[in-house]
Amino acid sequence: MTEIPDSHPRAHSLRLRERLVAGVHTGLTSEAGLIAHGRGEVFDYLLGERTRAFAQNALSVASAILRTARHPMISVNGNVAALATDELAQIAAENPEIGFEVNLFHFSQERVHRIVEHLRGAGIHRTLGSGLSDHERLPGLESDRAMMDLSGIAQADVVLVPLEDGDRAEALVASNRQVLAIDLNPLSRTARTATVTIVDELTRALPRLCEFMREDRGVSVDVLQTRIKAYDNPRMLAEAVEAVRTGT
Ligand code: PTJ
Repeated sequence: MTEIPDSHPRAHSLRLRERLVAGVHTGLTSEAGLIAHGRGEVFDYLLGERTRAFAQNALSVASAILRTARHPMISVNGNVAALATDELAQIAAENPEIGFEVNLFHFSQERVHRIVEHLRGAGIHRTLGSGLSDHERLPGLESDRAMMDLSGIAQADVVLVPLEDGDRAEALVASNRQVLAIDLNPLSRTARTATVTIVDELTRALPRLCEFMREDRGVSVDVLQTRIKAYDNPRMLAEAVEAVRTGT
């Protein structure tokens, strides 16, 4: 691994690259994951590599939806596992009601199994793997991402999908699930389809989400529902596009 000096102005971004390269070497991340990350980097660069007000707003609503969910799940792919295992472990430790399911686009049972073991090793014991045991298929989706563990995403009413592909986000929404997406590209099909789109970098967004969920623990369901009802995802996306366009 390349040592990145703390003084480098873009040290965090460069360290994320190193995590992903390590993820490819250890077999967590697909090679295509490096390209997907590069797409995200461009948007993050244009957004000034910081969490904007519209993302904070989306994060607070995502927290309210997770807090009021019956069966919330977080979907984990190879990029998420390489970039954000510690951040996920923190969420898992503080929120025992949230389940985790490894779900891959470039599917192999071996990689699903490796990521499940990796997450369990980090303390996320409630981790399932799509396609490893009894599962059903999400209607309207032909890829291997359609697999849902019978006790995991198949039961979920809310799914947090960091770095998703648009087809699956659409199929999850069509199945009456609420979809919370983390995607730096406000123009992507995932971003346009999700119930709530967090236009922010994954490793910045997850700790902030964890903080919101901590703060929301004592908040009444009425107050959380009022926050959810007041939220307008298309308006938030328009603000994000404007920020990308103008840099302000
Ligand atoms: O591990 P697998 O096989 O499931 O594959 C995972 C990837 C990510 C390779 C796969 O889902 C894929 O190809 O994704 P896409 O269609 O390239 O979409 C990735 C989206 O995530 C793009 O819109 C990027 O802008 C965005 N993105 C990339 N890195 C980040 C990000 N958003 C937030 N934080 C990031 N670090």
